[in-house]
Parts: sequence; C-alpha cells; structure tokens
Amino acid sequence: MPTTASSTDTIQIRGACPHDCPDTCALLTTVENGVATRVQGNPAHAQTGGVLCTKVSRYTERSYHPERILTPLKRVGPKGLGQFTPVGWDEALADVAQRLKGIAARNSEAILPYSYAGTMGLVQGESMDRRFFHRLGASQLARTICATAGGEGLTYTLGAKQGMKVEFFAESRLILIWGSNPIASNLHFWRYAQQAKHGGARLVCIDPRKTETADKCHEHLQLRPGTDAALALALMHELIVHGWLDHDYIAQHTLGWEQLRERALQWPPERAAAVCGIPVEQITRLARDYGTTRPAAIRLNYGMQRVRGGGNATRAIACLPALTGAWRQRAGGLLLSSSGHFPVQRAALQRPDLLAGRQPRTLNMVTVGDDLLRESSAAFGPRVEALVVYNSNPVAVAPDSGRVVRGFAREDLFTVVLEHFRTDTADYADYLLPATTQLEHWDVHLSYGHTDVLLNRPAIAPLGQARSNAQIFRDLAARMGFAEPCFADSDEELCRQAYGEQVDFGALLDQGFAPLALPDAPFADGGFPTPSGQCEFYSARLAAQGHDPVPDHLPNHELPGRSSAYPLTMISPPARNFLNSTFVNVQSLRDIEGRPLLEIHPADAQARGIADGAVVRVFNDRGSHRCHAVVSERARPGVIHGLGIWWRKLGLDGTNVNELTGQALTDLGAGPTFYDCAVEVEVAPANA
Ligand SMILES: Nc1nc2c(c(=O)[nH]1)N[C@H]1C(S)=C(S)[C@@H](COP(=O)(O)OP(=O)(O)OC[C@H]3O[C@@H](n4cnc5c(=O)[nH]c(N)nc54)[C@H](O)[C@@H]3O)O[C@H]1N2
Ligand SMILES: Nc1nc2c(c(=O)[nH]1)N[C@H]1C(S)=C(S)[C@@H](COP(=O)(O)OP(=O)(O)OC[C@H]3O[C@@H](n4cnc5c(=O)[nH]c(N)nc54)[C@H](O)[C@@H]3O)O[C@H]1N2
Ligand code: SF4
Ligand SMILES: [Mo]
Repeated sequence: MPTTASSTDTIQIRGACPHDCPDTCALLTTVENGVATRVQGNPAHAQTGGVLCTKVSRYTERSYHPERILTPLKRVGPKGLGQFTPVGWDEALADVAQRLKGIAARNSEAILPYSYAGTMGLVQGESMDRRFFHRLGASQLARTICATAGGEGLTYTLGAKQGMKVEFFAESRLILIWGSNPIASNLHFWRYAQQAKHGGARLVCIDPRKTETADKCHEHLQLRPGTDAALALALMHELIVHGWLDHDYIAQHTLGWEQLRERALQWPPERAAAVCGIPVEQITRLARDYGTTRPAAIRLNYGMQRVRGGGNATRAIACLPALTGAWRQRAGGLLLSSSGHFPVQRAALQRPDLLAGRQPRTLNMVTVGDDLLRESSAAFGPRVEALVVYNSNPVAVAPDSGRVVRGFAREDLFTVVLEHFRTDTADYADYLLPATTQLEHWDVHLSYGHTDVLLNRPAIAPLGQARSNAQIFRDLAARMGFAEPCFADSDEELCRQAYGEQVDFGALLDQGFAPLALPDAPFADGGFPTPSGQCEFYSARLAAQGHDPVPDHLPNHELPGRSSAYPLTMISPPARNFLNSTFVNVQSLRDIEGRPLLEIHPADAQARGIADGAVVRVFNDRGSHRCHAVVSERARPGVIHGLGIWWRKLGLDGTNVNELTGQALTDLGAGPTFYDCAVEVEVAPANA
C-alpha cells in the first residue's frame, strides 16, 4: 500500500519533488481528512536525507494558494491584461480543439507547443503532450533554455550526460565547485561537500559572484563571466609543464591528446589571468592542488555555460579529470548532470511514430521573441498562429522580453496556457486551463543530480476543476478525433511506460524510489559512451560540423570594451528562495527575497553616484529595467547581478532582468546567453 496510516484519517503519501532542481527529493506528504497539511523529505531516501529546501517545505502554501486557478478561464479583455471569465471544461475544450483544427487544416506547423521544466515529471512533462503534438504535426520545440550548451559540451567529450555519483563527493579531498551555487540551488550536494570539508577536503569555488557558497569555501576564484575555458586551459598548461598527468589513463582512455596538449600550451597562466581577471597565483596554486590531490572532484553546474562559449568551456573542464586520471577513483571525476544514466523509454512515452513520416520544423524556445514576430516565409515556414504553453513562463523567463511580450500581445495569435497561477504568461492567454500540482497527480521522475528513479503518487484529489497536463491533452485529443489507443493511456499507465522493464515498478510502488544499478566509478576503466569509447579531447563529430574539434576559449558576444556605451556585464543567477519564476507569488518566500535587486560593486556604484538601496535603471539597446541597488562586495568590479527571475508584474515598472538579455545563442547546443549581456546602470527616479 502507498500509505502508512498513523490514525484512521491521517495518512502519509510518498512523492517526488517536481522542480527543476538537481536534487529531485523524495517527499512525504501528510494528509488529514483529504487535506495535505505537511510536506517533508522522506528520511528513507538517502539523497534527500529527510531534508527539503525552504521552498518546498512550504509546498502546501503554494498548492492551497488563494490565487490558484481552479476553473478554465476565457479571455474577455484586451490581450495581456489578464481579464478572464470562468467557463466550463466542455466549452473550453471544444473551442480550443476547434481553433486548433482550423489552423491545422491550413498548416499544422503554424501551431507551436511551448514547455519546459515547471515539472520535471516524465508524465506531466513529456508524454501525452508530445503524443498530441506529434499526431497533430505541430512545429517542434527545441527545449534549449537551460542546459544545451553544457549538455552538448559534455556529450561531445564524455559521450553522455553522465558522471560521478553525488554521494561520493563526501569522500573527495579536493572539490572544485564551478559555476554553481549549491547552497542556493543544489542543497543536497552541499551536504556531501560539507562532509568532505569536515574530513579535511579543500573546497574551491569558481564564480564571478561571491556567493554564500563562496563564503564557505577555502578559496574563491572570482573570474569574469564567460572566461572559464581560459582558466581550464591554463590549468591544463600547468598540469602539462609540471607533469601532473596520468599518462597511462591518457594513453588508454582518451582521444586527441597531442592536439589538446598543443592548444593548452598556448594558455600560460599569465594569459588566462589577464582574460579571467584574477591573480596568476590563484591559477598556479589551483593547478598544483588539482594535479597533486587525490581524489579530486569537480561539481560543474550550468551557471558557467550561459555565455557564447559555454559549450567549449564545458568541454575544456570535462577534459581535466581524464588528464589526471581522477576518474579512477569513485570520489574523483566530474558531475554536471546525471540524467544520461536513466533508461527512459522516450519513444514509448512520446510516440514520435505518430508523425507518420512528417518532419515539422523545429523552433528554438530561446528565440521565441523573434519567432512570434516573424511573417511566413520559405525559410521560416508559416507564421505562428497558435501557441500552447505549459510547464513554463516564457514571458518572464525567455530572453529579450520586450520582443517576447510584443509577440504574445499579437491579437491574431491564439494562446492556450495550462497553469497553476496567473503568471506573466498566463495574462496573455486566450484560454487559461487549470493544471494540477504534484500533490494532485501521478508522475515518475529521473534526476540530474543523483541516480535514483522516483515515483510521485497523488496525495490529494485535484483542487477545484484542475486536471493534470496529461489529462488535458488526453481530453483535447478526444475532441480532435485522435482515435489511436495510446491517447487512452491513463497517467498511471504512462508512469509504467516511462521506464518499461528497465526499472522495477513494484519497488517504486513500495518504496517511492529505486536506485539505478550503476558502477561506483563510471569511467575508472574508460568505457566512455562516445563513438570512440574514449574521452574525446578531439571530437571528429564537431570537426564534421565545421566546429573547432578541440576546446578553446571563445570570448563573450558582448564583451564590454572600455569605449562601449555598456561597460558592465550583467549576470542573473537563481535566487535561493525562488525556482526560476516559480514561488515568486508565494508571499512567505517573496518576503525573504524582498524585492527585485541589482548587486553592484562599491567602485562601480560610486562612479555612478549610486547609494545602497537606491532605485537604479539598468539598460542597453534592448530595454530598460528599474529595481533597487545593493552595493556589495559580492559583485566584482565590472559585473552586476540581477538575482532570480521575478514576475514582471511585481517589478517597479512591470519588467524584469530579461528585458536586457539577448537572443544570441551559444557555440554548441543553440542555448541561451543570459549571462553574456552588456549593460549600463544609472540612478533613476523611484516613480519614473
Ligand atoms: N533555489 C533555486 N534553485 C535552483 C534554481 C533556482 O532558480 N533557485 N534553478 C534551477 C535550475 S533551472 C537549474 S538549471 C539549476 C542549476 O542552475 P545554475 O544556473 O547552475 O544555478 P547555480 O547553481 O546557482 O549556479 C549559477 C552560478 O554560476 C555563476 N556564474 C554565472 N556566470 C558564470 C560564469 O561565466 N562562470 C562561472 N564559473 N560561474 C558563473 C553564478 O554567479 C551563480 O552563482 O539549479 C536549479 N536550482
Ligand atoms: N535572466 C535569466 N533568465 C533565465 C535564467 C537565468 O538564470 N537568468 N534561467 C533559465 C533557466 S536555467 C531555465 S530552466 C528557465 C526556466 O523557465 P521555466 O521552465 O519557464 O520555469 P519557471 O519560471 O519555473 O516556470 C514554470 C511554470 O510551470 C508551472 N507549472 C509547474 N508545474 C506544472 C504542471 O504540472 N502543469 C502546468 N501546466 N504547469 C506547471 C509553474 O506554475 C510555473 O509558472 O528560465 C531561464 N531563464
Ligand atoms: S527544489 Fe530541490 S532541494 Fe527543494 S525539495 Fe525540490 S528537489 Fe529538493
Ligand atoms: Mo535551468
């Protein structure tokens, strides 16, 4: 049975945290008389250790929020004002299906799904929805908004999104925390790093921002954004000239050593120090520590790949553990993402065969701002006429939001949004459909920070008239007349199909989680899942695509030169108490974060006459955003930080940091370059 009854009407249900967070915690929800009263970490799950972050500890506050959308809503006012009237499901589904049918009859590619990781659940995130759009022949979406530069960089080098098991970081002697702020965004890794620290390990943080994690590490390399490849190449330079190499590992398990050696020798520490803006001694010392400490581990995260050269930087860093043979030990190596370990049966779940030979175009979710404003053309295909948004809040999270908003504001665009709340995106919906939360539906999960499969059982009945995403697409499929039996699969059946025979579903039902059977040290004896089976310093696949086959440093798109009108670089990393734009409307969490802020170094503030707490305007050619300044040594000179993804409507002038960010893409993976963004800041009137 799913439950452990502690009294007749109080039960505990096992679940999984759905959020886009590497930790994928196991949840225990206490339900009293059908009402969820408490959400806790499941103590039986080792990676969760009975502890949740502050955000999800408040999960009942989010689920029972008085502003939950509980009935289908139809737009009654002008686009974007969020004026709706409640309608029944029958009316909403019939109308949406009729509109989509009409557009599909002309050209199904004029319909675009838009979704990301509002829930990471395989069922509510990538099952019935994909079947629906495949059968329809809609445009496909390249889901690039977060991790594709790093993901491809890793895949071209190691062969897959695989790496160290997170628990073994506890045994490491040296940990490089690189482009990552785990106290905010990877709490359960931080527990292991703390254990290692107590055992005498040295922790080194590599981050342009002096984060709360940097505060707790032994050393902080506060480099300029987008210069990580230069640092990695200089580390290699030192490993080579000092002979801190595992020649045997290199000979047996790597490809392209001569080419990488030649590249790295062009990067003496002095050159990298100038590019990165850090002391030479920090580089030489880190190289010595990395070259001479066993086991040495790298926790890489996606913060360092949201710049032009993010793919190459990831490749350069991913070469390091093969040079020193760090992979030989289970507490050595690197972890960026573990998601490639999970044997998800995506074809069964998503049914690409329903395309029946059609090959619809693919649009990049990063460039939704431009794409919604494009006319039909031979190169582009049809103008986007309908948008179906779920698990995402693009008006707040996509770059260049001035253009995103213009696109969403098109009166001739038919927009359907599946949501819990009236987000910035929901305000632009023609139909706003109420979705269930994780407490109310089935799902099954992978993790990108550990290697256990998790099951989520519904703890309570759907609130109001909410339906799960899968149910909404199932209902729409019926209205469209899609008769294939796969459209009848229930959410629970979809949970079973996600891993098929690859994972013991009985264990998931009994325990709530199931560890994958994996070796402790994945690449101790090589066996990289690349075409060559080696760690590919040199990538023939990249060469064939016209890319540099060996990793190099690629300067940012928007390098702020001295003469530039925009001399500052803005990064906008996650806020601790939000998850992207999720939780911004939960009052107790918003109270902790305060208000939209911009951290700026005292020297940059002084040069502009900016006092702590002042209202400032940050601007570039794309837009302008007002918020409050925090004058702080957390910033390095020349770099400012706009933390978290605030809802636009909660900002001083209805904007957020993405008003400034651009749609230029990364070197690999066609990802976003949120942290490659040149701006200027000035004091602004509080009520402009
Ligand atoms: N609390 C919380 N947790 C989250 C999220 C959240 O919004 N809030 N977001 C989730 C999501 S979507 C993701 S993708 C994951 C991972 O999300 P990441 O974006 O990797 O988040 P962080 O771990 O905070 O790491 C980002 C760090 O990278 C730093 N950084 C920025 N530019 C550079 C650079 O050029 N080089 C280097 N070395 N560092 C740089 C930032 O200052 C920041 O401290 O976290 C998830 N977890
Ligand atoms: N400036 C800047 N912009 C960024 C980033 C940054 O660091 N800086 N980070 C980027 C990154 S890494 C990412 S991953 C993206 C994240 O962008 P998104 O994936 O859009 O993430 P969220 O903003 O959390 O929005 C998710 C929405 O899904 C909804 N949701 C949750 N569960 C369900 C469900 O079961 N059904 C339905 N229908 N809806 C649900 C939530 O209510 C929420 O509004 O943002 C990117 N944007
Ligand atoms: S957001 Fe992350 S740390 Fe918080 S409960 Fe979910 S998985 Fe765990
Ligand atoms: Mo992300």
